[in-house]
Amino acid sequence: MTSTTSAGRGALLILNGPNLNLLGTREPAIYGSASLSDVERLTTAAAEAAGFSASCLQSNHEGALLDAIHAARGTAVGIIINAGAYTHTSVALRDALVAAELPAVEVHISNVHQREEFRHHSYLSAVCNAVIVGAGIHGYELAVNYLDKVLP
Ligand code: CA2
Repeated sequence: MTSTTSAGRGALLILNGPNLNLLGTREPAIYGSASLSDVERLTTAAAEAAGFSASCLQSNHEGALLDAIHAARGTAVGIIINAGAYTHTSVALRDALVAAELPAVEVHISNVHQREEFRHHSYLSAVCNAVIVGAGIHGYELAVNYLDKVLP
């Protein structure tokens, strides 16, 4: 799913990775009951309230996420990314975030550090400006607040 809005401070790319299209359908104890559409609507509203536009993409395909990050260079002013399970596996997404040369915030709905050991390591954290975990879907709004503070 892709949606885009427009506003004056530039665009924030809101990326969600594999299986996050299932939000609100299963595992409410871990991920809550909000849907991906709810997340994108709340995040877009927060971005617009801060004077940004928002471009939202969810994909289950690593290459589509890579293409979106590449396209953000020169067209967006910041990135919010929940890469889902690719967080724990993808050197390619890490390299793309570095190449984008944009402030980036890594978000995880659940507190990955309270979960299985394999979720404790992120290939992305070291190349993101900020990391927000365990705040539920509110984490996306916190990410917008951070970018609101650091971007002109
Ligand atoms: O906590 C997060 O936001 C995660 O990025 C979610 C990923 C998981 O692999 C990461 O370790 C942490 C999984 C997203 C799957 O979302 C579902 C939602 C509802 C039902 C099934 C899966």
